[in-house]
Amino acid sequence: MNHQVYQPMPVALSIAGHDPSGGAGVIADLRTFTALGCFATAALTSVTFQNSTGVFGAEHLRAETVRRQVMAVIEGNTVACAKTGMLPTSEVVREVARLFCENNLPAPVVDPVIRSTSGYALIEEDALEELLKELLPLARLVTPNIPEAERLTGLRVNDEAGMRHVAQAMREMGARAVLVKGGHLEDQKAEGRRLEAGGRQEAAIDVLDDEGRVTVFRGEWIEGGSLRGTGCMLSAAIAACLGKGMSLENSVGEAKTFVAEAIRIAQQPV
Ligand code: PXL
Repeated sequence: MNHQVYQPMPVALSIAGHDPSGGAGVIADLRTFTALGCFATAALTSVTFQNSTGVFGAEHLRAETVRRQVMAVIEGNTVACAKTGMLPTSEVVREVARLFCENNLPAPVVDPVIRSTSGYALIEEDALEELLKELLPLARLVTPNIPEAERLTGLRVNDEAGMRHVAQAMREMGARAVLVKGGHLEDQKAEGRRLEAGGRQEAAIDVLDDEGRVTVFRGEWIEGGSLRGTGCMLSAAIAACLGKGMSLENSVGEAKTFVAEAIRIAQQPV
C-alpha cells in the first residue's frame, strides 16, 4: 500500500483575457500554474479573437460576469495566489478591485496589460486611471514592461537608471512592489531612442523595487523572441511561486528562469 501523504496543491487564480490560439492570456497562465505545481483556476474578463498574426477584435465581459466567475472559484477553494492580466474596461477594473477587497484574497500580481505585441489596445483609455487608483494599491507586485511603465507614469525610460526611477515613481503612486521588465529596451533602440550602456545587455535586465529594496536581475538575452505571452507567463509564474510560499525576490528569479526556458524550447525545431 502506498502511504505517500497527499499534498494538496496551492490554488492559483488568474483573472485575465482569453486568447483562443493559446499564446497569451488565461491559457498561458493556466499552463504556467500547472507547470509550477499549482491547481489552476481562471475568471475570463474578455474573449479576444487573435492568433500569431495579430488581434482582430475582442468581446469584453460585464463586471457581473467576472464577479460570478470569481465567486464560484472562491466558494469552492482557498485561493493561495492570484494574478490579473487584461482588464479591459473601468467597470471590470473596479469590480476586480472590489473582489480583492471584499473576499480576503491574497494580494495579486498585477500585470498592467495595455497593448498586445501587435499594438491592439487591450484596455480602454479611461480604465487606466482606475487601474492606478483602485488596483495598484492592492497588488503585491505590479509587472509593467517599459512602454507600460512609461504610459502609466508619463516618464521616459532609456536605461537601467530610468528603470529604477520609474519603479520608484510607481511605488509613490501606491504600488507596494514593482518589477520593470527591460525586454522592450531593444524595441526602443529600433525606434532610434538613445540607450546608455548598449542594447542587448540592458534589454535582459529586470528591476525589482520591493518597498524600496531594489534587486536587478541580469539575464542572458535570448535571441528570437518570437514567443507570445511571455509577460502573461512571467506574472503567472511569480504568483505561483508566491503561492508556494517563496519570497518575492526568489519568486521573480524562479519565474524568470521558467520563462527563459520556455523561450528556449519555443525556438527549437519541432
Ligand atoms: O501579453 C498581453 C496579453 C494579455 N492578455 C491577453 C492578450 C495579450 C496580448 O495579446 O491577448 C488576452
